[in-house]
Formats: sequence, C-alpha cells, structure tokens
Amino acid sequence: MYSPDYYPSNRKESNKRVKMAKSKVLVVGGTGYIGRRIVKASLAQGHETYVLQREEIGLDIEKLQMLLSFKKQGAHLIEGSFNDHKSLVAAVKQVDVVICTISGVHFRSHNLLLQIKLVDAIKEAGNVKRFLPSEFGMDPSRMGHALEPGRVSFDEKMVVRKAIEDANIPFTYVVANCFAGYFVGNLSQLGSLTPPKDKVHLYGDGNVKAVFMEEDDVATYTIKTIDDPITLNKTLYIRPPDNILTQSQLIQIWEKLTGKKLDKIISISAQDFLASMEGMDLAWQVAVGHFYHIFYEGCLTNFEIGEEDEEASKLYTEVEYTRMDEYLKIYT
Ligand code: GO6
Repeated sequence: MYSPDYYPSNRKESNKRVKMAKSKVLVVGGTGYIGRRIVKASLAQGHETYVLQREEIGLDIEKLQMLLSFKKQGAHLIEGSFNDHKSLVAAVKQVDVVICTISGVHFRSHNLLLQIKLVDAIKEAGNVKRFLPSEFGMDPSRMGHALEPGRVSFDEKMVVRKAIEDANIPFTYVVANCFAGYFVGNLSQLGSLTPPKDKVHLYGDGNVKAVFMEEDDVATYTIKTIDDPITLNKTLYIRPPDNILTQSQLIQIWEKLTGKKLDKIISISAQDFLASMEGMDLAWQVAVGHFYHIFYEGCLTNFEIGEEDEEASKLYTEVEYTRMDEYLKIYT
C-alpha cells in the first residue's frame, strides 16, 4: 500500500532497485487494428505474449497468417472459442494480464456479449492481475449524453466496466483518443483516409481541441501500464501535450509540410453536420455522432484529468511519442 512505487517522484529510483518480473500477457483480438500493435509492443517490451486464436477463424487467411507471423516473432498462440467457456478459462489461467481489443464499432452488440464472456472467464479463473477491456477511444464514462446511434458503443463499454468492477477484477481503462490513421491523414475529413486535394471541410471554426495519437504509441503506452501499480483500477488517459491540437492546427501543419495552401476551406455548422446523418447507413451515422462530440463539443479535452486518474506521457516520460507534423510526412 505505502510502497515507494506509489509516489511518482520516487519512481525512477525504485525502478532501478526493484526489478519486477514481467507479466505474461494475453491479447484477445490480436489481429485487429489496435490489437496487432499491442501484440508487437508486448513482444518488444519483453513480455511473454499470448494471442487467442479463435476457432471461428475459418478461412480468414489474412488473420491466420498474421497469427503465424506473431508466432514467428515469439508469441504463443492459444486456441479457444467464445462458445467454449472452459477454453477461455484455460487461456486466461496461463497469463497475468488480459488485454481485450475486439472491435466495438464494426461488430456492434456482438462485442458486448464477447467481452462479458471474457469477464466471466477471468472471474472464474481468479488469477488475472490486470484486465484491460476493449476501450481505446473516448472516455465512455463522460459520454452519457452521446447521440444515437453512436452512443451504443459507449453504453456497452459502461456495461463491461460494471461487470468488471462487480467481479472485483483488477483493471485499467485506456482512453486513447483519436487514432491518427482515422483522424489525421485525412485532416479529420469523414469518409476518406487521405489528405483532401483542394477543399477541406472545417468543423465550425475549427478551433476545438482534440487529441491525436499514433497507433503504435497507443500500444507502447498500453503495455507500459500493465505492470504499473499506479494505474491499478484507474483510467489511463493518453493525452500528450504536443498532440492536443485543433483541426485548424492540423491543416496548418499539413500546409507547412506541403508548402501549399488549401484554398477552399468550407466551414460546416454543427446543425448542417448533424443533418448529414439523414438517410445514411448506420456506420456513417455512428461516425457523424462521434465526430460531432469530438470536433464541436470538444469532449476529449473539455475536462481536466482528475487526481484519481493518470496521463500516460506524464507517467512514461521515456516514450518519445510521435508528433503530428512527423506523422503527416508519410502522406506527402
Ligand atoms: C472511431 C470513422 C472515420 C468512421 C472513438 C467512418 C469510438 C471512439 C475517438 O471506426 O465512429 O472517415 O474515439 O468514414 O471512442 C470510426 C470511429 C471513424 C472508426 C468513429 C471512434 C473513435 C470510435 C471515417 C469514416 C475517416
């Protein structure tokens, strides 16, 4: 309880003296967009790394070959199925830390069921020292007011949180904010993943602050935190100061890199932006709601990180996180 490790000022000292054994990590969702990077970071930071190989993989050759490449890099594949509770219990019994990265946006409601099954298995196994549920976006505890239909993923994350806490499972919730691949390369334009050529849509005046994170950095911070007593039963916000930027600042960075001004900058009112949901498919409606909360409301930055929670770049100052001017270079 009163170990010197708890006091940030003593951390450097104590890290030298106490050599902690590295935890064994299981990644569930290891072939996904963020999961594959977490597997890589876990191996890179010297953890014995396990990846669930779901029986349901079938003929998905991309996933299978990715799993085989993890094995080549030293990961252990554990076969299991969400339809076989015992196989999940056996899988989590082999490790100290479980990280779930199954998508909540692309396979809605399915995610909730799977995560609850995983929580049940962790509860029964009783050995897991830290569980990181699939979050890695906005803070769902601050999205109680979110718009339909995008709010579903926040509501589901809160149901998972309650199940974790009711079962007394040690946890860390990672709020990773905006993945650069979805929000930066396109200067935050919905419906595209590459920089706009001439006209850019600006959310309102473009001056609302958001937080942008390169995905490998999210994975690095995530693995840094799993053995850290400071983040036990807390939320880890990944909000490094240099990556708190407005959409206008992102555009300026891009213009500086390319040496060209984007001439047609079109401001969209909140009302017009929300109206663009009408008649669109579910994925689009979800995204519009999320973008609204981020770029009009400022939900990623309109609160201070409280005493009871932690910010990743402050805790792990040795991580040299990617700045967005560096990140955007790959798009030039
Ligand atoms: C990302 C997206 C970008 C969707 C979160 C469609 C949950 C979060 C920052 O899956 O709906 O064009 O926090 O055409 O908590 C998707 C969602 C973004 C990616 C937003 C997200 C962010 C989900 C698109 C598009 C670039």
